[in-house]
Amino acid sequence: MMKGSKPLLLLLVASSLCLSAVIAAQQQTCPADLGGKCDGGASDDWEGEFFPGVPKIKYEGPTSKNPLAYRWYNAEEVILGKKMKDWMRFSVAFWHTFRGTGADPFGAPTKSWPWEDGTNSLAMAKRRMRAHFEFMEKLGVDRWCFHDRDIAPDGRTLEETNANMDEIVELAKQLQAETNTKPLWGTAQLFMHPRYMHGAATSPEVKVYAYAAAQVKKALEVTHYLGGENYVFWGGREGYQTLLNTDMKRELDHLANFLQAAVDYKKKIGFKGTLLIEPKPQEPTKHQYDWDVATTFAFLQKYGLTGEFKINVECNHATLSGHSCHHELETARINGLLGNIDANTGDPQVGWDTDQFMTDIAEATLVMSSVVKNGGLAPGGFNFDAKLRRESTDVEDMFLAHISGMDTLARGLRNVAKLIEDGSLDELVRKRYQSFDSQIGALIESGKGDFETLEKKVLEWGEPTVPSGKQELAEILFHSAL
Ligand code: XLS
Ligand code: NI
Ligand code: NI
Repeated sequence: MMKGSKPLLLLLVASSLCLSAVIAAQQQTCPADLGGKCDGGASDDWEGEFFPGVPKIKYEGPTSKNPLAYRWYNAEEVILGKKMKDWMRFSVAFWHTFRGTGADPFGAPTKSWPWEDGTNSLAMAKRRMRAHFEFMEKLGVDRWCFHDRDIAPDGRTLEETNANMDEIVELAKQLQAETNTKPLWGTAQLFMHPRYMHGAATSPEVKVYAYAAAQVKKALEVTHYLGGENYVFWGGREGYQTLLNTDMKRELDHLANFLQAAVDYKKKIGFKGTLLIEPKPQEPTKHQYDWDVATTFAFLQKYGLTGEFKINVECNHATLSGHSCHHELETARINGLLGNIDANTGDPQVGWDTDQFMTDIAEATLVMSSVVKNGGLAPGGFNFDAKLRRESTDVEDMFLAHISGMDTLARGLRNVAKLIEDGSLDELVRKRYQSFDSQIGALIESGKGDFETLEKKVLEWGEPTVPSGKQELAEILFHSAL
C-alpha cells in the first residue's frame, strides 16, 4: 500500500551509485539506503528473468526438505469432490508483494528489489508488472488482486492518471493472455491521497465525493476489461475519529448512495463480477462504518443493497473487531454473504493489522471448514492480503511467504476432510440439539411454539436436566485431526 516513490535525496544518491540491470539481477536485494536500482526509471528494458534462481514451485509432499516446494498444496488433487485449486482459487495481492517496502511508522523501507529503480515512473510500473506475472507463473497461482493506484502512477490530472492506467492495463491484459491468469478482484485505492483525508464517499467535500466516484468508475471499467471476477470496496477512511465534528447519518446516507451508483454503473457496463465489501473496524479511522460482518449486513439491509453485495472477510480485520476469523466467516456464510477471503492473520500481542501470512493450522482448519460448508468461494477465492515481515528482504522470501500461506490453507482443507470422514465432531454437534428433534422441538422450529403451549409443557415436565456441553471433548476431536 505504500507509494513506490522514494525521497529525492535517495534518488540523487542512487543515481551516482548506479548498477546495471544485469548486475542487479544477480543480487538478492540491494541495501535500502541506496534507494534501489538507479537508472532514473527511463526504461522497461529488463533482460531475462526477474527470479532467475527460483524454479516453478511443485508439490513434493509433506516429507520434502525443499523450501521452494509445496508440502500440502497439490493443485490437481481432488479433496471432498473438488480439485484443491478450485477450493482455493489463490490470488497474489499486487500491493503487498510488489509495492510493500517494509517501512513501518518507526523505520525506513528495508526492501529494494533488484528490478526497482526508485522511481514511480510508467516504465517502472511496466517492469514491475512483468515481474509480477513471472512471480505468479512460478508460484502456480492464476489470480491476482490490485489497487488502481498501485499498478499505475498518478498523473497531474485525472485524464493523465487514466491514460497511465490504460497503458499499464494494456500490458497486464497481454501478460494475462500469455499466462492464462486474471484478477480475482480489483479495487480503487481511496485512502492514500491527501484529498481523501476525510474519507472518499463519506467526505464532507462534494468535490472529493465526485472524485472518488470518477476513480471507482475507472477502476470498475479496468477490472471488467481485465476479466476480473469481483470488485472490492474497502474505503479505509469511511469512518470518523469523533462525532463532535461529524454527522454519522449523513455520511452513511452518502455511502449508500455511492454504492448504489456503483451498482448502477456496473450494470451499465455489463460487468458481471460480484461487488464485495471488506469490513474493518478501525485503522486508519477509529470508527469505521463497516466494523464487522454483522454491522455491514445491517447497513446493506437498511439501504436495500443486500442482493447486490457480498462480503470479503479479512481474517486480521476480524480479530481487530474482537471476533475470530471463523466467527466472521460463519456470520457471512449463514447470511448468504460469504464472497471472498483476504487470507492473512494478525499477531495476538501486537493487535494491529499486521497482515501476516497465515501459519496457524488450527485457524486454517476453521477457515476451511466454513469454506467447505459454503460449497467453496467461487467466484471469490483466497487473496493473500499479506506481506513479508520487515526483516525479510530476499527476493526468495516472496515465494517462501506464499508457499507457507498456501500450504497452511491446503493443510486446513485436508484436516476438514479428515474431520468429515471421522464424523465424531459433527455427531457431537448433532447430539447437542437432538432434544429439538422431537414433536415439541419441531413445533418451535416451525415457528409455531406459542408461549401458552410451552408453559403447559413445562408444568408437565418439571425442572429440565441439562446435559454437558462437552467443550473439551470437541477440542480433543478437533485437534486430533490437525
Ligand atoms: C487494508 C485492506 C486492503 C484491502 C484493499 O487493511 O485489507 O488491503 O483489502 O484495499
Ligand atoms: Ni484486505
Ligand atoms: Ni487489512
